Amino acid sequence: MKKLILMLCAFFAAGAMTSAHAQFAKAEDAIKYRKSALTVMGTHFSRIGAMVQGKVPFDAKAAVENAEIVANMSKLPWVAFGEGTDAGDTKAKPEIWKDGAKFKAAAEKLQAESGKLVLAAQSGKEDAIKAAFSATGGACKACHDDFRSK
Ligand code: ASC
Repeated sequence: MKKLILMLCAFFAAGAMTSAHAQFAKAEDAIKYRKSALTVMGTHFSRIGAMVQGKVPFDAKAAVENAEIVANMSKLPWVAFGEGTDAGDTKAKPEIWKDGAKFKAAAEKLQAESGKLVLAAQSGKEDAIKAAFSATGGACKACHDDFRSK
């Protein structure tokens, strides 16, 4: 019994340690996954944008809900940029794999800024939300400029 438990532990540990690439059956699946997360993120970020730009009335509760989705989504795409996912239906630039450290820093910057966006939304202060929206948008843009082809 003890041996079986040990074997099962080893099996699952090995599974957890396999490369990010192995989390997706095919490169195509990884590309679809990261694009989906980024699309959902952009959609909810834009809803805050509509408020910030005065296109829809300011709604503190909706700002929090949207910011939380942005912050959650901001954690997801990166694991799907594994080796071998550079070709296909993607605008991802080769720089992602050439300068992995810079790409990682850009991904972390977005996660940090969207975390601050949640806090700003929770404060209910429009000015704070505007500032955090702008900083988060800056992180989106910086990464797109360097790592996404037009
Ligand atoms: C959005 C969205 C993005 C960013 C980016 C900011 O609303 O979908 O990708 O903002 O345009 O520059």
